[in-house]
Amino acid sequence: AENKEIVDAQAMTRALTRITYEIIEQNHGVDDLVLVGIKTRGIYLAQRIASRLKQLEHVDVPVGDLDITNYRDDRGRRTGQDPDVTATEVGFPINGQNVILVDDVLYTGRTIRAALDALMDLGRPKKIGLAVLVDRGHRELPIRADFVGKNIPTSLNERIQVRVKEIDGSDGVAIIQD
Ligand code: 3GP
Ligand code: 5GP
Ligand code: MG
Repeated sequence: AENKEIVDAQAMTRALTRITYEIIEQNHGVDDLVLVGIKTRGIYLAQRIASRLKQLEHVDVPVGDLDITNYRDDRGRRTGQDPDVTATEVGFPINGQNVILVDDVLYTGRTIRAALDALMDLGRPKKIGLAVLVDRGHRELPIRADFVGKNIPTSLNERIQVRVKEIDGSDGVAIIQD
């Protein structure tokens, strides 16, 4: 498997900083803003955006988690199953809030569809936005991200590796060619 680094640690930091500014601008500040990270790496990315919001606006924006089970363990092959939300850790009300969902990679859009379902069960947000570090294309649903770190058009036999230092020891994004 060939591995090509597309985004290094510094570029990832800059992309997250840019997304943070875009969120503040779109929301006209940080009032009624909450972040919800999607399982594993999306949660770390949400926490990073929250810490930049704190630096820039001096406000602690709540960060929750959504855990959506994998619906396929091999890429590119349909199992015919859509993702399920297995556990949620959103410890604050989302009614009337501007909720920003945060995920590492946007692909078919099915994970986000499931996440929207889960959020609707928790309350009635005023608005829901989506921030992703990487949009790799191949959407199968009418879903798009409001905030994108990097668009990386991929072929179906490529895989995007997203690394966060909290779990992977380093930050970065690579394309892996199987
Ligand atoms: P994540 O939990 O941080 O998002 O699914 C386990 C990991 O495998 C995910 O980490 C994700 O980064 C990675 N992964 C790579 N390709 C895929 C894919 O096509 N689908 C899913 N669900 N995960 C993938
Ligand atoms: P979707 O539901 O949009 O098809 O896929 C999005 C989810 O699957 C994200 O949570 C993401 O982690 C994972 N995913 C899909 N494709 C990739 C990929 O190429 N690389 C990584 N790291 N994750 C992926
Ligand atoms: Mg993910």
